[in-house]
Amino acid sequence: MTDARLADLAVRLPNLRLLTDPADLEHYGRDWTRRWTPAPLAIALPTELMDVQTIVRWANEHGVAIVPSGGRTGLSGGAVAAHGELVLSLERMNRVLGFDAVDRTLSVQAGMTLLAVHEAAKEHGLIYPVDFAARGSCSIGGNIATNAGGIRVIRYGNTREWIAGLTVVAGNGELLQLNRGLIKNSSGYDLRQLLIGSEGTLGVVVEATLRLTDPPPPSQVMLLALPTMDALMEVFALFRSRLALQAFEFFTDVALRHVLAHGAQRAIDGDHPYYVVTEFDADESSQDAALAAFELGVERSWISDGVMAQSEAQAAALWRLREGITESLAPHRPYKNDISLRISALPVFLHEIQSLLGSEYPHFEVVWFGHIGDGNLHINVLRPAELSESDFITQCEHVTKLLAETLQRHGGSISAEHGIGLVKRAYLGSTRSEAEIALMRGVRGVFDPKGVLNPGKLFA
Ligand code: 2HG
Ligand code: ZN
Repeated sequence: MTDARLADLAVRLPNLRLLTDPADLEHYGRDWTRRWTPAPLAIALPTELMDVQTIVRWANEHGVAIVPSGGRTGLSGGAVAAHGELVLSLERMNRVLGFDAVDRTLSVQAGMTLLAVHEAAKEHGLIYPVDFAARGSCSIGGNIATNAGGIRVIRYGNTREWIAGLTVVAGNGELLQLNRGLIKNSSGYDLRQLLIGSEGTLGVVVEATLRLTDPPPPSQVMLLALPTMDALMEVFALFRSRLALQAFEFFTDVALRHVLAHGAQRAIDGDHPYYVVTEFDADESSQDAALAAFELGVERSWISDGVMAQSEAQAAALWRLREGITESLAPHRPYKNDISLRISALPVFLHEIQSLLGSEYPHFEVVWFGHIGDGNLHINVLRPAELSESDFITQCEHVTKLLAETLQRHGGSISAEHGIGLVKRAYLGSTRSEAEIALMRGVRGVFDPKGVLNPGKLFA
């Protein structure tokens, strides 16, 4: 080991797995953004909680920056290591620590994938309800660091709602047990909630106690084709008033074209500009309610066509049309926006933003989709093959500035669920006031006085 700092770490933790091979640096130094060239110092893969604490203390002593790392499926650059940082990967800390049937909690190490958490909950006849397409690769620690949302927020809320306790190594090296699984705890600042969504800038989440719940009743999945953007919000209001929704997701014909080209099966014939995939509780009466809502939507010209899944396989095929979008767009190196608005602000905002994007991006393909029932839109702009990546990003950033101003006017957020990371830090001020940002910086200084954890993320 030629680097003296790494040699010292190896002395402190002789059993620690430390990788410095160029292929490993490349693999662990990037997330799904692919915008930055990975250049970490090394990758540490601890297996013990105490090792994480030793690593953070070592980083403080040597002034080495740490990038906490989960499944690196993030889309905002939060887990990128491009400046000689130590990547602290939790991937070998991926065990279930315990299940408590009375508390209905599952305690896990932070490196477990979301899918493994789902499977562990299922073994006990319960569910951990946060869910999204990256479930097989993302880690629960990363979900906590970004307060991940996904496709069931409309029913269950964000990750934040499901965290009963956290074990964290703060930036100053202190080990913190936050909230310890309590339901009620009125004893001052809730540091657990402060850590959730802090993007690795306050502490490294090492373990979590997750709340579980009963599985939902059997559900139905429906795909709807809609003629206009306005119809989208009308159909949402109609379905929400008549059915117990588990999901209400939308995408455009452009998104559909990509996902079909990527191998998904067409489910509705003809050309329609907008589509909705919705899932709702299905008993005898809700079947009738769904049909009645559908018919009313058709009568009012809000719905042009629709299919109701007749089997689990068909339900999965309908979901693939929505969940396969990100993967189908990846080869086009999209520039991503992940914005959030109050649902009540959406109709006016959607019109404004449609005309803004139409005038600013006439030559780019723009793909709209997302969790419209939560007020969360994903706008992906595709890079034309002839344009260099840096020119493309410069043009997109100009438009994002305008988008951020529009969001600010409507009281929205520049990041709904992906986090700020590196990608959106220039726009944080459109969502958070100066006073708020100053307090956030102050909090960071308390948890991590030397600024060793994920420097450059969240704040410029
Ligand atoms: C989704 O909702 C994910 O599918 C990814 O949040 C969104 O690729 C995106 O922009
Ligand atoms: Zn999403």
